[in-house]
Amino acid sequence: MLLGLGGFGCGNATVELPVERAVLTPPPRVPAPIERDHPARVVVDLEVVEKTMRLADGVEYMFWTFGGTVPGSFIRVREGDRVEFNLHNHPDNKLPHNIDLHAVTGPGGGAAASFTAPGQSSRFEFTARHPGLFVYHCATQPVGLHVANGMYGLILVEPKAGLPEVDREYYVMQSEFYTRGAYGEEGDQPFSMDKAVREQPDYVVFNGAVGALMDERALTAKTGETVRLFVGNGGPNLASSFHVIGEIFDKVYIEAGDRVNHHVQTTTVPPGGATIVEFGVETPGTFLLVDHALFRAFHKGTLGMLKVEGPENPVVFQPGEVGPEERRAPRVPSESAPAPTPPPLEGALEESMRRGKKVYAASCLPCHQADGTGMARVFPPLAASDYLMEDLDRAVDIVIRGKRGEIVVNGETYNQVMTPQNLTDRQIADVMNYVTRSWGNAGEEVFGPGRVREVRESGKERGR
Ligand code: HEC
Ligand SMILES: [Cu+2]
Repeated sequence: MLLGLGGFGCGNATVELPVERAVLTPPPRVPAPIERDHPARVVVDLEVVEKTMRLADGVEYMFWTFGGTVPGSFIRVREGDRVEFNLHNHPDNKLPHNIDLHAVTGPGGGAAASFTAPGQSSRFEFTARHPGLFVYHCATQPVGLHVANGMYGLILVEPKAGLPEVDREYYVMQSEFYTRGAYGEEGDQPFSMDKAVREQPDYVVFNGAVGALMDERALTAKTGETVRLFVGNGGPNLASSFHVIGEIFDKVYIEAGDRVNHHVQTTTVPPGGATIVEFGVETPGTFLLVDHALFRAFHKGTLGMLKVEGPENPVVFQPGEVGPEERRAPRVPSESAPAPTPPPLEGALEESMRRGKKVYAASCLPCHQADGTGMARVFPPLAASDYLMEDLDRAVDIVIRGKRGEIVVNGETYNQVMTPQNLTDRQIADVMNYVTRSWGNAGEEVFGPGRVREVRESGKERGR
């Protein structure tokens, strides 16, 4: 069955292999499993593109990419395939680049053979001798800089027998970004060599941007399905403690080799390394992908979502009641009497409120509840809240710095602690626009990031 693989050294010995063009996919997509039961000559064309893209809301970054995305295009070949690799460097680019594929046995993983100036192309060939999931990255000096700017991706070498069939496959890659400004500081953010050398990133993200796998960009599945994640780490510096909140990995292909571990909660993915995890999804809900080094997850962006839809499965999980009924805060007036139709909103404000609703869902809802009614004696209501609407600077300040000590909201006393919410000025402005216009609050003031910054600075002056 095997063709004359031994003859590869002789240049033209590959003629017998059927030729096919590799299908490349942007993250989080993965090319379909390989159906072939024999090797082929697989032609890969990958283009390096330097371009400015979103790193976070309001934050832009000049990324260097393989194929126009961060991480770069996913490549899928089969063990024993002969790979013809063509690297193209877009003519508008400013720098030379190359590629080091960890799936390659040979000098530099192909780096020296693929050094390519802007507007040029290069070619090398290799045989995919080892099955596994491998990182590829640029290895042009200064290597750390090229990697820090987004130059990495994954290549899967499927074992000859293939991988077990699953319902969904996704591509997730963690990496860090080092910017001159702090996390969330708006505008075009240049790379900070100083922070990179000190290994103090402002951003640690999945798939190249804060929120790349959140909300409408979440990964999806249905109850009863099996999910396989191809997880890589581009680094350049930090190892990932990869975890999915509310799931246990049925299988982890340790370090993406062929040894399989079972029943794993958290698995390590080093920079320049990868892993494959598989799990069944039995219950509906939103499952968060995190680096379990949690300040990264909740303060630097390493959060993704897997949204699972389908019927509840009480045998696997059954939520109970949350506290006795009388502990629930009183209902908002606006729920009994329909609120008057609000005047049509200006487009920008509408946009801000739409974003604010998401910020609310992610950062405030667990305590203040979806309908803003809070929880009696524990979490004060934001719905129809006299305290909130009485002093809007104070409300912004609470979101920035948190709140402790006794307060009276709608005649009820609370003496609890709200921790500071690590949000950007824009996110705070958005959530303020949302809460001051929802659930019976008749806010008129329009908040923008500048307004939030003023409160932030005046708070600093007051020594808070
Ligand atoms: C971990 C729970 C928790 C989260 C998350 C939280 N809060 Fe609070 N919040 C509280 C508590 C507790 C208080 C009361 C603090 C006190 O007693 O001094 C409070 C008080 C407030 C108040 C003043 C009281 C009122 O009801 O008007 C505002 C405004 C507020 N929060 C807004 C927000 C917003 C906006 C968010 C999301 C960006 C948020 N909170 C996230 C727990 C939380
Ligand atoms: Cu490069």
